[in-house]
Amino acid sequence: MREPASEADQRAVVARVDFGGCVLLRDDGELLDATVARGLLGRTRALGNAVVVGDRVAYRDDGAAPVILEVEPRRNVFSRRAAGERPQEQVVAVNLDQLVLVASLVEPEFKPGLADRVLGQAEHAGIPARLVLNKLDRAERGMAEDILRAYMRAGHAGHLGSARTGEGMDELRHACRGRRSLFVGHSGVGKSTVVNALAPGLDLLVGQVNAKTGKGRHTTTAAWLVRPEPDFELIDTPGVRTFGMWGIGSRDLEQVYVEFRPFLGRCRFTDCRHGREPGCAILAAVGAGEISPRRLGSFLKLREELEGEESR
Ligand SMILES: Nc1nc2c(ncn2[C@@H]2O[C@H](COP(=O)(O)OP(=O)(O)OP(=O)(O)O)[C@@H](O)[C@H]2O)c(=O)[nH]1
Ligand SMILES: [Mg+2]
Ligand SMILES: [Zn+2]
Repeated sequence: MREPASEADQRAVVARVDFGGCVLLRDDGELLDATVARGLLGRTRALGNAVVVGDRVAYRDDGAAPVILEVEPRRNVFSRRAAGERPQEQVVAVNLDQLVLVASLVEPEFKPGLADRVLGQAEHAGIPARLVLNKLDRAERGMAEDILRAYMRAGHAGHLGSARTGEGMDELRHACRGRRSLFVGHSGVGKSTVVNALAPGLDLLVGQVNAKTGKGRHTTTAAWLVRPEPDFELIDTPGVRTFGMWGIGSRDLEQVYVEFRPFLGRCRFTDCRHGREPGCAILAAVGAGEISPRRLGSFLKLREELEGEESR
């Protein structure tokens, strides 16, 4: 007979999910391996999205093997479209105070495609996001500042720095203390190195960037929540190659481009697609320098992709 949920008198946060089980982080800082009650898993019996990093859970620990019996309601959810043809949600982490998008200026060089998608998804989930441009020790400051400016105009806080030299890390630590932050970005941009710099002594695995391709090697293989001090939590994640948005339709997309908002509803045609239409308020804002042409370009491209998926 299954124990009633009231037997689950202990609470902890999910720090990592592995095949068939997870690692819990207790309020006193202790880590423990736990399994998940079958009733929580659903039909596939795979862990899937039932228990994810950041979940607060109730578990029973009778001394032998802790078992998670209940997952507390989530206050927010950061998801992506799982790899593969069939549309499927992959919950990356939950109950977040902010998302930190890490990008690097060199090795690998900055690519805006991922940034716009991840920031859009965070906006959709109601999670504030900041951008960190890393590896400043190898790049030209002027170019970095130009990139950052476009995102600050879109309402995102931005940081320039180098996890290697430590530049900018105090400021970033200040922005992360007292919060739970999810670190996302391409492989090899330095997410783990940044997390290590914010919380020295953790020694998360850091990889080498392939000298020929300039790409990372996916050193981090699963999301991992660490807590260097009470109320200061950092979630390192594996690098992503592409990021498919989840739960955002082609018609809602313009809403997650935050800097478009003051101009939406002001186009001459109510069904304006902000392409070439006369009297388009978005195009006028681009002309006036209030929206960056690059962001409009990324919006048009992404909308086309979403429309393609929707018509399939
Ligand atoms: N020059 C320079 N190199 C850096 C900096 N930060 C990280 N690196 C190097 O970049 C490489 C990749 O760093 P990681 O921290 O493993 O990157 P990651 O984003 O965690 O990669 P994945 O786990 O694969 O997603 C390592 O060789 C780091 O030493 C930096 O600020 N400057
Ligand atoms: Mg890593
Ligand atoms: Zn328009």
